[in-house]
Amino acid sequence: MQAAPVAVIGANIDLGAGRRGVDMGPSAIRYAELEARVRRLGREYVDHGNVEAGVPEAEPVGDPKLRYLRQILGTCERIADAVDGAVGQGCMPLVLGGDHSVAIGTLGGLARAHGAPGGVLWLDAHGDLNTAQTTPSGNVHGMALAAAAGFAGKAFESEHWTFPAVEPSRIALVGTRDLDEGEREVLRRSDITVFTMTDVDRLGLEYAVRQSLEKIAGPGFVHVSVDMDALDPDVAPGVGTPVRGGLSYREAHLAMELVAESGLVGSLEVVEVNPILDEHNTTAKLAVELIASALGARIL
Ligand SMILES: [Mn+2]
Repeated sequence: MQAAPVAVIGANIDLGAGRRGVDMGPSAIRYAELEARVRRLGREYVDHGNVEAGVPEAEPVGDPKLRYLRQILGTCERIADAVDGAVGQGCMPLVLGGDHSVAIGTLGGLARAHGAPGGVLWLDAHGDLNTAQTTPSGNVHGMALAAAAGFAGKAFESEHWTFPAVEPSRIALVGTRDLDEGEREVLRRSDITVFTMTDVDRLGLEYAVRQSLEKIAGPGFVHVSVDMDALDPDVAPGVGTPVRGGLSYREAHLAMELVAESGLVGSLEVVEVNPILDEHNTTAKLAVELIASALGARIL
């Protein structure tokens, strides 16, 4: 069977983050020759451009515990529509962030397209499991997974999706190393699977990702959401919120190679590339390499 064409959806938004810059992520990833790399794998490439997004200087903040939520949900609705459309056309959606709040739209659109909630592998230094009640910052990118899992309440409802878009028992976090107290509480009382960096150190990345893929497999859809801050800042310096002690270059590639090998995954997302903090577009180039590995690029 011919592999599905890759449908690129740019989400140039940084309203969900605490500092500017990740809105330029989609440009940086395209500039790092995403299209050529995807085509070299024999995959068709369809670029849907960027969805419309507001600029923080021009928008009212709104509720300080849910900063810019109204504008973020507007952009996420456009992402959800684009993702739903791409799935309907038999394509593999590839969403380029933007801050991680874009996943609210991606997961919402996937659940709508498939008519059911799915599973997600969440590669991230953070849990993104805060709510308006637990957030220390009010930044919505730290609530994206909570929202999609239906933990964050009515504020995240929309006519464009039905939450939960993911089953909590089919969420797996890998690379986690910076959690807020409210997020620890959620992880303790839910059946979310989590492999912290300590687990990765002790058990190995291959075990963590294989177990995670087994957990998230099932009906509806299986999605992979890659926050580039899952990687160590030594190899991925240009990210929204760098945290030391992350995945190595090879561990990140191995994760993507295992994703490709599983054949389970129907959609992909790469977020939080911040060109302002990057060094000669290193992080965006690495994002393109990881996308290629997830699409089945092999060394031999
Ligand atoms: Mn994140």
